[in-house]
This record gives sequence, C-alpha cells and structure tokens, in this order.
Amino acid sequence: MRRYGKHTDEDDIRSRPNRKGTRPRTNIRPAHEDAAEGMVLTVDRGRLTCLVDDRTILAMKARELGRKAAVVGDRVALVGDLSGKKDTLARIVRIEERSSVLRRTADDDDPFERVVVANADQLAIVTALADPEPRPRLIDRCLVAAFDGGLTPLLVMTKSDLAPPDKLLELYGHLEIPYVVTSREELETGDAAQRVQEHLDGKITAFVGHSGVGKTTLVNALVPEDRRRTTGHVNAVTGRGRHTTTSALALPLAGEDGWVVDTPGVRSFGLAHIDPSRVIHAFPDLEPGTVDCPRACSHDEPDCALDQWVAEGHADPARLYSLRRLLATRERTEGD
Ligand SMILES: Nc1nc2c(ncn2[C@@H]2O[C@H](COP(=O)(O)OP(=O)(O)OP(=O)(O)O)[C@@H](O)[C@H]2O)c(=O)[nH]1
Ligand SMILES: [Mg+2]
Ligand SMILES: [Zn+2]
Repeated sequence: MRRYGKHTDEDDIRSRPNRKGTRPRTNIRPAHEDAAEGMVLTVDRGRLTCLVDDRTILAMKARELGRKAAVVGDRVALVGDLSGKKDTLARIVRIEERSSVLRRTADDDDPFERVVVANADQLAIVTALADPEPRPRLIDRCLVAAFDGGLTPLLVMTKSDLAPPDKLLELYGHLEIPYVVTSREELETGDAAQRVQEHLDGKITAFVGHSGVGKTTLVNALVPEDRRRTTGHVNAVTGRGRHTTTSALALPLAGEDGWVVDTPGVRSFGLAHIDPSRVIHAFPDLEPGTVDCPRACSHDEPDCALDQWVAEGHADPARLYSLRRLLATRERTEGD
C-alpha cells in the first residue's frame, strides 16, 4: 500500500475496529488513478479550498480517509467534480506524505495535538517590538516547534516604529537565526515586504505569532491583491473592532514559486509532543558533543556530556545556554 505513505498508519482506518452500521471492512478500495493532485489552501468547517492546476476547488474529505485530517499545505488527491464551479464539491481521497509538520497543543497538558500547517519549509515567528509586548517564552516555544517539525525558523520583528529591537536581538543572537526588523513606515514604502521577501523565495513559509503582531499586514504586503482575492482572507472583527485572522490560509507569492501561510494569532504554543532529540538537530555545532551522553539524555540534566564538551572549547557556551533555554521551555509555564 505504498501510495498511502507512512504517516497515515497512525490513523489508518484498517487498524481500527469496525464501527457499528458501517460496511464490513475490506481491503479493496477504489484505485483513484484518475485523481487530480491539489494543495490545501484553507480549511473552514470541514470544507477545504484546494488549488488544482490554476483553479480553486471546494472539497471535502472522503469517508475512506477515516479520522485523518487534511490541513493547510497538504498535498492531496481529489476526485469528483473538479470544475471549481459554484456549488460543486470534490472529494479528497488521499493525503500525500508530508515533508514537515508544524504541530501544537492548546497547552502542555493537552494530549490532543493538532497539525497547524503541513509541508512548510520555514516558520516565520512574528513578534511585535511593542503593542503587544514581545513574549520571549512564546518565541522560544515556536522555535522548538519549528526545530521539532523540520522547519527552518525566521524571526520577524514588527513595529520598530514603537520600540527598538536591541533587547530581543541580544536574546536571540546566539541562536544564529535569520531575522528581519520592520516598521510602519517600511510597510508603506514597500521596504518591509522586500526585505522579508528575500527570505521567502521558493519556500513555503508559515507565519505564526501572538494576535495583533502584524502577520496579516505583512502577508498582505507580500501578496498582490489579485492573488489574495482567489481564496479571500478569513477575518473576524474583534471586540475592539480590529480584524483578526480566524483560519490558516496559504497564498502564492508573486514571481517565484513560494507560498506564505497566514495563521490565526496564538496565545500559547503547547509542546506536549516534543522530542528533545529532534531539537538538538537544530544545533549542529553541539550535536557531535552528545555522543557521550547517557541514553535518552534530555541534554538538560546533570550527566549530560555537553557541559564537558563545551568546557573543552568545542563550542560556544552561549549556544549551549540557548539550547538549554529552549529545552527547558517545555517544563516552564508560559508568560513569564
Ligand atoms: N505601528 C505599527 N503598527 C503595525 C505594524 N504592523 C502592523 N501594525 C498594526 O497592528 C495591528 C494588527 O495587525 P494584524 O496584521 O491584523 O495582526 P495579526 O498578527 O494578523 O493578528 P491576528 O490575525 O489577530 O493574529 C493592525 O492595526 C496593523 O495596522 C507596524 O510595523 N507598526
Ligand atoms: Mg491576522
Ligand atoms: Zn546530553
């Protein structure tokens, strides 16, 4: 069953008991050889907007997919009416293997993890320098989720017209993460979009961050209006009259084949699912020092071999400090 990919086995309907009232289980499934390939652009109450060739098509999940949910960024196979005409609904019969997954839980005790975006190459962690205040804990958590999910991080610091970036740059400098600082004025002149764009070409970049930091403002500056119109931005008006994004939406960049994914603001980024051994991969300068670690070392415990290794001068102690800060972010509560 090669075409189902290895990521499907956790949800595979064949491994679950037959539910009452459904047909007897069978291994004979339609081949769907005529299925079209598409990409999920947005999901709204079980309706998925997919890009197939140059058309946006409304689709729903076929029953045979079981519990497995398609998310923004997923590559899917579709059958049925693929015309994209009004009142038509195609069916998604297959979700292709994902190259990356950005996951979060509502909080650290929440066993229910959701995939925010599939197949993104890069995670743009957007933080305002003021209004709302930067929250390093949230940034750290997004970084860990990026490293864990196989996404390259990019820091975007907005609203430099309201406060300088110095303190944050000090905190993140040792992580050697690329960053961009933008202001209201640079948004208006187009400089902000241009400088962010330099990091996006040819990639799928998901924008995440607290509500109100300016994700949608940036995405709108990056994506020409006619391209935004195809799917329509999903917005709601908050109590204070501000527009807030309510579902993730993938939009194509002009020129290169890059994509940006705008996402709703988050208050927290639960990391219940994180595996520390995947986080260390994001620190290639430290990774060789872990060969003498005890088995299943968290790299944040007394027997960890990294202390000795760094003391011998193999790597910058500030890097180890940064790694530990990220690993510890799982144990601490957010907001401090
Ligand atoms: N002063 C200043 N305001 C900005 C800047 N960028 C965005 N804003 C404002 O910040 C507010 C929030 O911007 P949005 O783009 O809606 O923020 P968001 O991150 O998409 O918020 P959610 O969708 O709720 O997650 C808007 O009023 C923007 O005009 C900036 O560089 N400087
Ligand atoms: Mg928004
Ligand atoms: Zn260790």
